[in-house]
Amino acid sequence: MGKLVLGYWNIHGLASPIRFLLELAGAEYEEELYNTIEKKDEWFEGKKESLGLLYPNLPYIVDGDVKMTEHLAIMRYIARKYNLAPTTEQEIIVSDQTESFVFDIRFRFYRTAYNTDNYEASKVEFLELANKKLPYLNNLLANNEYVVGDRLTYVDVVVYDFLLLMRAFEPELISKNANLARFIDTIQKLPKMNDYMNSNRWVKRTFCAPFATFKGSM
Ligand SMILES: N[C@@H](CCC(=O)N[C@@H](CS)C(=O)NCC(=O)O)C(=O)O
Repeated sequence: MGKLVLGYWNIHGLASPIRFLLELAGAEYEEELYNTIEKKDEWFEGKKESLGLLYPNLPYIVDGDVKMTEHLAIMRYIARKYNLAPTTEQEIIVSDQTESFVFDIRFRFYRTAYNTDNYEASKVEFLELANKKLPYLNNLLANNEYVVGDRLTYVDVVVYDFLLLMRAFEPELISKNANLARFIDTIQKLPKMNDYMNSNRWVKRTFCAPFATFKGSM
């Protein structure tokens, strides 16, 4: 079987946690990158409907006969394949809730980041929400090294990538929550993550597209 292919825009966006997970899994992969401006049509008018995807979208992966979209479903697929999925009922209960909890905040964040009419007011509202929600994650990580306990799973990557986004948006969201800062450090220091960040596969991109009000960078 050839290398897994990951298709996405040339930003971090929703492919970022997938890239991190592939690296931590030690998977071989290559990327098909679409430029959010110049190559927009290559995706929308060209590839989108031609790949045979059930729900055509970006990001997508093609892994042998498997073709799929939906970034969290992709992460769960990779996690099952590389033994990075939660397994016990208790692990799954914590993992599923955390994934969903983070997803809600992340999508609310994008509404602000891409808001062009009323960005400042939207930012204030988002910060209020994030300041209320992040302490719950901070509490979970007070006793657990990783989200499900003492074992790395894909949901750690979901959380890690989300925390990098929050830190880029407002550093205090992390500095006020010591366990979140420590968690970022723990994941960053994993040998495979460290190797990735020091390799030529690691490309600094913006978190959001060039037409977003908040683009953000690592
Ligand atoms: N529910 C999808 C959302 C995917 C999505 O919103 N993709 C955006 C970029 S983040 C996009 O530009 N999709 C291209 C398209 O609509 O064809 C997921 O979680 O992967």
